[in-house]
Amino acid sequence: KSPKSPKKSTSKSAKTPKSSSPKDLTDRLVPGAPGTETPTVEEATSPRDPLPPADDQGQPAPVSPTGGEAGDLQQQSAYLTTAQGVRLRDTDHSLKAGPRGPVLLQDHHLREKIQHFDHERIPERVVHARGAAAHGTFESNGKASKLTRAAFLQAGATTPVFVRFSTVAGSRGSSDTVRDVRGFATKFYTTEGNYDLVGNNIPVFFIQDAIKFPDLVHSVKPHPAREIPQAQSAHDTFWDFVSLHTEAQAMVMWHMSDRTIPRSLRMIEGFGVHTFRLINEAGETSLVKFHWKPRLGVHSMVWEEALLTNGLDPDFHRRDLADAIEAGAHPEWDLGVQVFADTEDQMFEGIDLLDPTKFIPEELAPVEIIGTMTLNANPTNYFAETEQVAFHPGHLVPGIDVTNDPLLQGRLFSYLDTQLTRLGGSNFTQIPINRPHAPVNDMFRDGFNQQAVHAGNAPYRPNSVDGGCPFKAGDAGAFIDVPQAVEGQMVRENPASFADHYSQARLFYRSMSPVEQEHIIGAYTFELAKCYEDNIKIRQLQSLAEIDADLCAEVAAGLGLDAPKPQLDHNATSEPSTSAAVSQIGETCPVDGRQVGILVDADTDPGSITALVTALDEAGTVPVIVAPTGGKLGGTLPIQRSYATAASIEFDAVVVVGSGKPGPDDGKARDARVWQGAHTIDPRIETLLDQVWRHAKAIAVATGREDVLREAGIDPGAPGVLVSDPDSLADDLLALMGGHRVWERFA
Ligand code: HDE
Repeated sequence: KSPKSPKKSTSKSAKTPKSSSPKDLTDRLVPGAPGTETPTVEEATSPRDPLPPADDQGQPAPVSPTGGEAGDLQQQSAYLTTAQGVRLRDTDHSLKAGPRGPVLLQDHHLREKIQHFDHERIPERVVHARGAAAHGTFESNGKASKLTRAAFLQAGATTPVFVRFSTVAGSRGSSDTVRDVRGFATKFYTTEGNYDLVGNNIPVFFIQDAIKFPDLVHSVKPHPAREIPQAQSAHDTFWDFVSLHTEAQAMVMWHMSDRTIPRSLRMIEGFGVHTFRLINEAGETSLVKFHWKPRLGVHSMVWEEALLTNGLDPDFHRRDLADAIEAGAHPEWDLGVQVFADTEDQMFEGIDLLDPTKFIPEELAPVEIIGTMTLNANPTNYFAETEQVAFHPGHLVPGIDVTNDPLLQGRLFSYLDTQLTRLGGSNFTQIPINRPHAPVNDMFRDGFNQQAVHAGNAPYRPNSVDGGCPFKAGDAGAFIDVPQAVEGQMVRENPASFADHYSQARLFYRSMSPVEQEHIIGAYTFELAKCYEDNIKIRQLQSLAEIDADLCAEVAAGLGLDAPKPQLDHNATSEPSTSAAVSQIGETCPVDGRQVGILVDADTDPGSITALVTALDEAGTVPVIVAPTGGKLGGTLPIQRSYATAASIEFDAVVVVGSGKPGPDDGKARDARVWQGAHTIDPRIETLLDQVWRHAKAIAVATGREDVLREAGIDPGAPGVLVSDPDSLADDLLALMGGHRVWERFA
């Protein structure tokens, strides 16, 4: 034991006041701590001689589970402290018996710091583990007031929201652009309590009964032995399940479409999937299906682009969402409802409204817009908000209720149950992101992590001790269960109306444009080709034969298998028409937040692209300068990407201004292998242009630079290629981008 060492260093630092250099302060202070003044000199103290309490060291603000500010639990002191609020002078050295001696068990700070770290991870969601979220507001236009008494859907009501988008199958660290359904969960902090609309970006689901959910999820998750593949449906067990449970075929068709590889989370639709019941002031009920319609349109990547993105930027979607919000390009969605009479049979045009594998084409029941949501703020802390948010389809407010859809009924059990484990006990409703903005008086008490300091002695009702509080609301804004007649034999079976598994898959496929059909064929072929078991492929081909003979033949050819003949008599089911509304192609959309790569040389005159950059910027797009190396173009214009870091996946369009040749200093750093073969332009630029071309993105080339395109195998006269002076091409380029992609390139 060497008592001298700590003393020595203490007295030394006491004699040498620390300088107030910025580096020192950043090391030791919490930047921007609210309500604190930054001390200029930090007095050194010995561990036995603590600083007297400072003015800023007040009582922490009381934490209320009812509408408390998220800031309540932020950093409160400019000084580093223990969790007990005791100021610390050192967090870099364990307390040791001499500088080279063993660490002492009495070092509470060490034990507390490591203990907290050891428990930083919580179980990830069993599904929808990977997500990204944002805050925003929802504004009602009042059109739903005739249908529901929900306060947040009355005219002019503005409600704070928190939205979490997710992939379903992958774990928390998986990639954003895998082929998967996207979760679209919205928490409305209404004046009557929290309402959660926990939807997906596809209006139907794989199964008709929640009891199959564990089986479905086990089939799509990685194989148990090797825990591969991650975040993929392209493997035997998934296709085994969906080919054996043919009710999944309609959803699988959406799953194989471009919907599951969105261009951006800002460009996905959202659906409540199930049918819900609305109740108005007069007690009248109607059945509805919820829709979120993105103002930017519904757009997707192409498959190869999604694959490249997985490797080049696994955070692509969350980055895109956060960047757009930060840049002020706030994404917006209109909320709409399809409305159906609440009849006894709960059918609409022969479609069972309780069957979650069916959707109602918008041509049969138009979507009426009832409000608009704007996402305008990124979370402050991923874990506190995005990870700890707890959604639940049973979080309902007066005026909105559930139906007997057996999938929804099972979900009503599952969410609360899973959150108990995931969030460590029953008090997760008190976590700031989950707190209602309406007053809470629930008589729930105690439990792990209880944050509230409840007053009173009678958490039961009725009571005479606490003056009878809390009172029952009666009709005063209370949630009232709509009386429903229920009778029947106790059975384990589906209604006959759930039996048609193919007509809506066919409807969806036949509603697609040719290019979308090509993508679907490609997706089935890819996914099934990744399966090892031929009997699984053959069984799935049989389902495709029931859906569409051409689709089946194309996929079978790709797999090198025979196309089977349909076995069912499809005249028995009414042949559906098509629904143009489910196709993504043909819309012209706003271009907010889209990125344009501008390829220049080291010696390009910045003045030659000023007009282009300004026009793109003013149109709400993001011009990105790409040059052989980093630095500043002409010493003034910042270069955002070098040839080494630029990737086609970042750009919705590319403008070629430079020669595409490497810069004078670039050759040294480059991997020699890229120069194998004869290239007159840098092979990385050749690859970039080739991908931009194949992914059907807009291309523009400065007059005189057409050879750069030719070198990459692109005909400057082809569709979606502009040849122009950079000064005057912005309008045409923006128009091409408004169409999302130049699909006619592959007509
Ligand atoms: Fe979920 N689902 N789900 N789901 N779901 C969960 O709850 C479940 C279903 C959806 O961003 C879990 O807190 C069952 C349909 C979203 O936090 C879990 C069934 C739809 C999210 C659960 C379904 C969804 C979840 C996992 C079949 C669209 C992410 C973690 C009956 C309408 C929410 C959690 C977030 C999450 C159960 C089917 C949407 C296990 C049993 C259909 C967007 O409780």
